[in-house]
Amino acid sequence: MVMRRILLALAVGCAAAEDGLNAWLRYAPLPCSLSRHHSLPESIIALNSTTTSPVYSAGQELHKGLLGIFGKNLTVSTSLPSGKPPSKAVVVGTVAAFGKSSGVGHDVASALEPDGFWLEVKGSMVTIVGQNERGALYGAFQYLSLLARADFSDVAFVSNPAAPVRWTNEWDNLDGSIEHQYGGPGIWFQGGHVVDDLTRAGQYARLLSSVGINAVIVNNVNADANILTDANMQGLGRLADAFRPYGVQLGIALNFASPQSIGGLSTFDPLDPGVIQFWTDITDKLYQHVPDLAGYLVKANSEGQPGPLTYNRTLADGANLFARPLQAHGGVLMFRAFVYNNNLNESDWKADRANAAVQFFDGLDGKFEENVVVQVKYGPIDFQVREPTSPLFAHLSRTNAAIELEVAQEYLGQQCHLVYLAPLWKTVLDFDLRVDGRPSLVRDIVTGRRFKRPLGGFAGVANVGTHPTWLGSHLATANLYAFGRLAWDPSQTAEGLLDEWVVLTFGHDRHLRSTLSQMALESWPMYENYTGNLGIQTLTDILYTHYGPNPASMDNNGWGQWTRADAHGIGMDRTVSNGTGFAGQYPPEVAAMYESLHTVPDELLLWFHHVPYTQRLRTTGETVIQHFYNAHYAGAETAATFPARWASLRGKVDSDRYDAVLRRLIYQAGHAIVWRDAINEFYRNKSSIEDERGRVGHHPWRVEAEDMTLAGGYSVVDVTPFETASGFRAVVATKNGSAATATTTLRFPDGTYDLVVGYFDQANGRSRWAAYLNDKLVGSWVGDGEDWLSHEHSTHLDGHSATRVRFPGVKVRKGDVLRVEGTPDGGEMAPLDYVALLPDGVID
Ligand code: GCV
Repeated sequence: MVMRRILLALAVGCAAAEDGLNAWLRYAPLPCSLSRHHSLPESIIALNSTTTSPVYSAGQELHKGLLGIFGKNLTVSTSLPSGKPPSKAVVVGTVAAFGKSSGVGHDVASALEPDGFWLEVKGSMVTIVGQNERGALYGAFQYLSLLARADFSDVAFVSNPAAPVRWTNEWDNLDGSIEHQYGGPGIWFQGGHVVDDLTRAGQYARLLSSVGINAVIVNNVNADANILTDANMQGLGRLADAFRPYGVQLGIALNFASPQSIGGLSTFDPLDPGVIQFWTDITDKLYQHVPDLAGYLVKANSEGQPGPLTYNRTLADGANLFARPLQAHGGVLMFRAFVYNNNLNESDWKADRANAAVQFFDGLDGKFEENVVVQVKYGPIDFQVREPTSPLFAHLSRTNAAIELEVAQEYLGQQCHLVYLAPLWKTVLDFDLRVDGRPSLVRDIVTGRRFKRPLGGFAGVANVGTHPTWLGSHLATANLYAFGRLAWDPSQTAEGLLDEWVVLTFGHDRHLRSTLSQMALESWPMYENYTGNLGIQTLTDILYTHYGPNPASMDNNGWGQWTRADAHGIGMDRTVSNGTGFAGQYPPEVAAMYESLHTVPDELLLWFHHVPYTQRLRTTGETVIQHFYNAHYAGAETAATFPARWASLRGKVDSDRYDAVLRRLIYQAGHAIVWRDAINEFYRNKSSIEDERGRVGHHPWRVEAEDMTLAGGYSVVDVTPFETASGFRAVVATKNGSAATATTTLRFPDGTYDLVVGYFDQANGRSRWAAYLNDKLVGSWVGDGEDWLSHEHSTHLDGHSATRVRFPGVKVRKGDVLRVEGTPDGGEMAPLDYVALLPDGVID
């Protein structure tokens, strides 16, 4: 059956429909032009017969890969034939399993570090040697990746991971929901317990292992103490069993107050003997269920979570409380540096959330146990579209450190916007903090190289769910792929990793490769352009969904993600001379660069300085406000090109994935205009400075719904935030069960236009709309984004629900009558914002 499918696909020259479950591990047949002229192994020998061992999995994976890519159905055996060494075989195993007689030289064995592998391809003879079982599996995946990318070169190399900690964090709650879930509910918890069917957990471990991830924290850092019940410990044991064949270890997040909330103690003071005993017992018990538990992750004294500061103990006291019992079992304690006060007072010019991590960890360097790793978000605030590197990395020379990246696009489009994140992550990984005036790249700090630390690495918040694409969108898996590959080797380029992912996920076609790569590489700068520029942060709604625009939500609250925008200026003064002093948390060379308006990079100007809107940028000479306007127009223009660029790949990608991606890119292009207009209107209103190119607030091809003739119950409402509706108002139906209409006589010149309708798609209903030209139906649509768009939805008219629909090529004559009919559903009252008739080339 599999064979027939492959042959069929080869014959018709196009890929079979795919749902994304295999992500980059598709093992799709190579095009004929690439699959000729090479020799391949004719058998597979995986040197371990235990079905739960990663080496056994490597044998199965090699079988699957060679069958998928070449249609070669090879036998898999588990021992080396005695006598002569095998020829024309791929042999995979650990150094120990290969044994002395196998020809694995001492130099290879001694060059391998834990999880590392040796891969030698000599024509049809392939040798894969892992330092441990997991390493052998990694080597097999690497070999298959080369084959799937049609790389048949003879090679011989050692590959060792940059760091031992290469973990994902999953913010899964025990009820099956996930904090910031964009790929559906979680795959391992439901109703307070671990689910019975762990098939998806095993498949996920396979994906992770293929990019070198070696552990998963399976529950939310905002942890529920009930993870520690007997039933859940048993469930965790089963979950760890599902991961183990892929060399993925399980870890859990803990709630600091568990001794009190579930342990019957009156305290959770980390120095209390009863509390210490509680955690020792819990740890011993957990290891009975999960003998290879990777360790714990703890979020303490942050965003309402309990922690040691409640008892005037230090964060180090808190971390060591867990680290000590873990030591007996070889476990690691990841302790988050995301500690801050969320009740700051903005009227205090010196108050600054960005200062928090360095302040809270002040004096603690060297005070942590050796198996503690401090896990630091890449920037000092919270996964914003642009942040400077967290200065805390420069303060941990005697403490293990890991960088926390967010694969889930919480503030970055929630998987409904294509945003390839590796270039953003690289700005931090490759940043030189110049500690003690010496090269101190962040990637060398977290891998332990710079300060000669034994532990360290990478944590990626992934939040995968039951959606077949894992993350809710086919294109978003590029970020999971890049995270794993960068954790293995952070010196790799964002471009190189992307090309690998494109080929593995979609194929070899040159046009496809260059088109998709180019789009992905443009996506982060584009997203920054149409969201928050110059280091002002993403400008999303930080008090609600973290999705659409709401710049006002940043200020006038205790969360400290302030912009300090007023009528005259914008930006946080984080200088030492006049501001919060944050710039001074960096080593002197870096501090000096950020302190001065003459040297601060433009992209972080407003992070470090409060300036008038008329301040000129060093690089372009634009004023800050004009840069906002220009960048937002440029970003939306780029997004508008994406659907057509993707459409040029029709026939080169299977239709299921093609359609799913196209639908999202069309949505993104529309939402980019929502963003553009909202941010531009907001700051035009704040600053009273007009766009010198006259675009902002000027929409000659739109007709506002509130200016149309309304009937059947449509009535005009003010929208909040005002800037998220064109003209600041919209119309909503007032009667459920019947259609309301908005009608206008068009005054545009005769011609062919794209009809665009701006409307609001709330979570609390599935309204229907239809547009008619002279009573003839142009198109109809449903407000059902909650069924297919992965972002956190809103039940209001705002920047999250604002969206657009487009009907191209509509012939219009002056005097034609356009009518939109809206039929409400549930609490969604068929809200309508505007109609636009766009001539060719106009993006509005
Ligand atoms: C898991 C941000 C997110 C929270 C998240 C927190 C964290 O505040 O919005 O949902 O909590 O970061 O990283 O702990």
